[in-house]
Amino acid sequence: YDWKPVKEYKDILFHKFEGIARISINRPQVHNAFTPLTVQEMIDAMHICREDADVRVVVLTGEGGKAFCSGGDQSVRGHGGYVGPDATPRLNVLDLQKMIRSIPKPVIAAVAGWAIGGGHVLHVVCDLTIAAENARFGQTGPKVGSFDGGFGASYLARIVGQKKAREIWYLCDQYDAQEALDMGLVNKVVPLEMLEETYVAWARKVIAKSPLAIRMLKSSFNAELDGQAGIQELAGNATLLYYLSEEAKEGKNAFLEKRDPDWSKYPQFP
Ligand code: 1HA
Repeated sequence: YDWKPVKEYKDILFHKFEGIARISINRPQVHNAFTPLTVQEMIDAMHICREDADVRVVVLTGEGGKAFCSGGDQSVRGHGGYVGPDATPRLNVLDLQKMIRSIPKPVIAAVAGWAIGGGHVLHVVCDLTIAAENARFGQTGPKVGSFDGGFGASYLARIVGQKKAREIWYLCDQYDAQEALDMGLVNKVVPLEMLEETYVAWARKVIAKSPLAIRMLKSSFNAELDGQAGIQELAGNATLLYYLSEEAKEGKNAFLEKRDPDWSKYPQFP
């Protein structure tokens, strides 16, 4: 595949191919643990993915084949969060999680090796997960003095059920790819050497579908779970569609032409 670099970063790689953008954490020496800078770069790349109309699907992955992501880098964990070069403690991965859910394009996690702790939550919030056979999943928070009670708890429970989600967090066990598939935590398991061709094939299948239908579906799946923020996303898409209609354009035109709008021309459905 002819992946083209989009932008240079320190901690991540960012490539594009056909309509696919791929964001890959590039800290394999620490199993792709993230620092505030790693997350800031991923947020920047996600912004670019959102704005770039050519990008239809985003793939999130990790370099090296041994880890997707091992969560927050414990060596930079300070008093109140993870500390970057500006000495400020941050939990900015929570902003990244929200972006993954709200970008109006499917995000596919491609997991080889460890998806652990905050790295596990990152795959959880993606739309789809494709796992290599060497993938290992789990939470570690209660072992290392942390927890993610947001999407990491409630959305995980929506995926695998309350009993299993509580087991995952209370026991901090690790689960292999087959166990993850059995509990509905991942969509598909493939040999490691087939991971790339599988996520490209899945992305191509999505890209072959109606973009607006996919966009509406993502916000529809979110709406039920995300309260007012979820309804805002779905309603934003309703406004987008309404702005495409002649009826909505009549309102704007009447205002600009300083006349009363004439709604009588537009169909009223039962
Ligand atoms: O919970 C949150 C948050 C909650 C709310 C809001 C924001 C949050 C943000 C983040 C997080 C968290 O992510 S908390 C959970 C943090 N992560 C972990 O506890 C996982 C730590 N790592 C491990 O348990 C293990 O490394 C492993 C099970 C993934 C793999 O074990 P293995 O194969 O034995 O490898 P290991 O030798 O441990 O790791 C290789 C190297 O990578 C080691 O460095 P070295 O001794 O070679 O110098 C290891 O220290 C390093 N490494 C691995 N994971 C991390 C790490 N270094 C820093 N941070 C890591 N997370």
